[in-house]
Amino acid sequence: MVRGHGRFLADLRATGVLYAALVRSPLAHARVVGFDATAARSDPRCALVLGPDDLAKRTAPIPTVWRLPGQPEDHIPIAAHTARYAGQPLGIVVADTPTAAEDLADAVRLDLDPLPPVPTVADALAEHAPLIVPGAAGNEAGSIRFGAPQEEIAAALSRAELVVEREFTLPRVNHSPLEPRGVLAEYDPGTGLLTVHASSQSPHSMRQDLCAVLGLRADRVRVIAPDVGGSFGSKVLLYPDEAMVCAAAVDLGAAVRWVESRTENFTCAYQGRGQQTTARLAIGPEGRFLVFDAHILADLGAYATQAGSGPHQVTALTLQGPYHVDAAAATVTGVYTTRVPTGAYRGYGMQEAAFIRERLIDEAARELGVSALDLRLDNLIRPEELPHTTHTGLTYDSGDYGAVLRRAAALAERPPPPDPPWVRRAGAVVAAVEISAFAPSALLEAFGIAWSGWEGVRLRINHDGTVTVYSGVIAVGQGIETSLAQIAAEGLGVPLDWVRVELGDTDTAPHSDLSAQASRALTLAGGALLIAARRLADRMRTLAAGFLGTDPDRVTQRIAPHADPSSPDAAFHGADGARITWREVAHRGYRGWGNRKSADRIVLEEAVDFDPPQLTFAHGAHAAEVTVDLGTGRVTVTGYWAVHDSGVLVNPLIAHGQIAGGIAQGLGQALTEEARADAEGVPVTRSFREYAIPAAQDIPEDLVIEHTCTPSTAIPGGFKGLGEGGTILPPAAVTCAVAAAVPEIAHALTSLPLTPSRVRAALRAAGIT
Ligand code: SMO
Repeated sequence: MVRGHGRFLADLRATGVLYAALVRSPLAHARVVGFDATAARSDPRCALVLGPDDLAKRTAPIPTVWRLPGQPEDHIPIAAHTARYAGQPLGIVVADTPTAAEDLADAVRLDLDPLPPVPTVADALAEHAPLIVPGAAGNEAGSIRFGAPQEEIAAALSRAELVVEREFTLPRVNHSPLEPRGVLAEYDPGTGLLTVHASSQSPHSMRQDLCAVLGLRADRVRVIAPDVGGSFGSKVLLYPDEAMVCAAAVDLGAAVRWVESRTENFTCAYQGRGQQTTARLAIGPEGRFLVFDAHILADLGAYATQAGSGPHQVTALTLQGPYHVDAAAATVTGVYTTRVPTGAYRGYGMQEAAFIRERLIDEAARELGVSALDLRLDNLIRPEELPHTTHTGLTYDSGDYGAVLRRAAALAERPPPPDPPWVRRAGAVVAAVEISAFAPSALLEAFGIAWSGWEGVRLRINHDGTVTVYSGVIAVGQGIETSLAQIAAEGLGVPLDWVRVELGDTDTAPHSDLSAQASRALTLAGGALLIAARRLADRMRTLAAGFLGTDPDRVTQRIAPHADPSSPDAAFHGADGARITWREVAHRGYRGWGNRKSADRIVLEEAVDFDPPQLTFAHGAHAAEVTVDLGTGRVTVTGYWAVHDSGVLVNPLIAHGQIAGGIAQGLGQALTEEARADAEGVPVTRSFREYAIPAAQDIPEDLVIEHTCTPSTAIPGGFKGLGEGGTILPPAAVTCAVAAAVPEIAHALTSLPLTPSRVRAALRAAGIT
């Protein structure tokens, strides 16, 4: 990658490839009365146009995976005769060049009959709101409640000395991957094989959805993820536009490529967050946490995507965080709006939970006149109390929440530099627990999620002694190939460069529904791989012993760090000075020479499926120091300190990069990022001009990341996930720091992002500026 040899979707070579462009609805809500492609079809550059009627003959809707109780069976159509969000794909044009495809897509004349837009959750829940799902009772998709029963909450509330209640708004955000989405679909009419290269973070589930949508057999569809330039949750699911590209390839018996533009990525890729929550914290005698409860309104957008309300359900499940509380509960209500659907985004509901919880704790401390850090420390679950089952049924396995929080606080301790009178400066420290090793399949089933949670790997020692790893998790820029190679190398006791990791191809990879999501790839694929590597190491030793004519326990494997598999420095040694090289063992193992009866199989390969016995929980604490310019309202993060416990780290450099990248993304959500639409529901954040992600100068120079290590007891190797960890706490840390710097506006700090205009409005309202 660093040398420029990465191969992303747009880099893939294909001969005779055609190019697609989508015809999209300019309106947020409209009936499609006409789709006139006469002009486009008569253009010599045009290969194919498919409108809603054509697509209806060729496709079925995308099935939903995770639904709320009561949620209508409203699957996502490929053939849409009603547009429910601006940018919804209504048809596809295929031409011989990308520009021709775009021109011809523009030449399609849409006749749209406008319906009233419903751009916000408030609009959707208003009396007499226009219905988004035809035939539904309203715009609510359904509700689910987690946690303590109502009576328990009421009983705990009756002991309260203070109740802090706030309404929080977490806006929609864009994932902003460096590489937008893209598909290269090739259909061979001779063999009936559809080969799809896709910038996807879950090729197996994409294949399942494609089979359902196109009515194809699984053995005739192959999905391959090449190098993927970031995903962050936005490339988990099959989208209608991707399905259309595949339908067009089947129709044409040709190769069709579509690479999403940045504008499309801003307006048509599913967005993250989008939550409005009323929540409260009740405090009893001596500052004891009595109640956390919340009602979460989830902006699902125009369709409940396959995962739909999933992130918001995770907000409900994780609201309690690392604290003791007498009773905790949360209700999630999914709400349809006429905006692009929302779905997974790095942190998956846990960032929202952390923001709500930590802001409430901060506000309680302020109202009680006590230190927020002490209030947190006093209520944390202590290490000797683990495992601990929360009110929502999560069993925290291991960790030391207090140690991590105290360490972050100590790191952030420093004398404030002199500031001009119009600048206020302060810091705050916050804490969270992160779900990882998602998930035991039984847990998914209990939640009614139509996916499996296990992960499989195949590990092979080739005939020359080199090693190949096949896994269904994929690389989205998180360095998982390197981490897996390390686990295989260490488990086998061989040098790292003997190992090649092959990911992302449904034809060769073991099945994986969830793949690179939910901070799970390393724990589950890595856990499985470690088991496989240990087994294969034993087989090699057994084989070597047979060839050396001795017992396995009398054989020593000695491999020098830079040795080649055939080198005498990479050998098994018997008791009597006899030795056999690693390569020779592998080679003879395959050929059946000599004494192979000691080994049970011919091919030196192990397939291991690992379904974790339980979730494992990483945790962390973040401290932020900010300055607030009282004149402009500008918040600057001047220092940031993160301490994480992610169990055993496989690659500390990658762990650092993952946490640092997550922090950067979280800072964007804290300070600048909001995917906005106008009153008609048409997106107004359409490029990086209107939508600011953090740049290098927005990341504090004092960014310190430390790790503690409590090994997971559930995962071989003791690994815990960390892909999302860095993203979870920055909005809470930054906002609590702003509240500490300007306590006069603390009560108003319930909405993100903390743009200068929002902060300035609060400063004005408080009479400060
Ligand atoms: S938000 Mo993720 O891709 O689990």
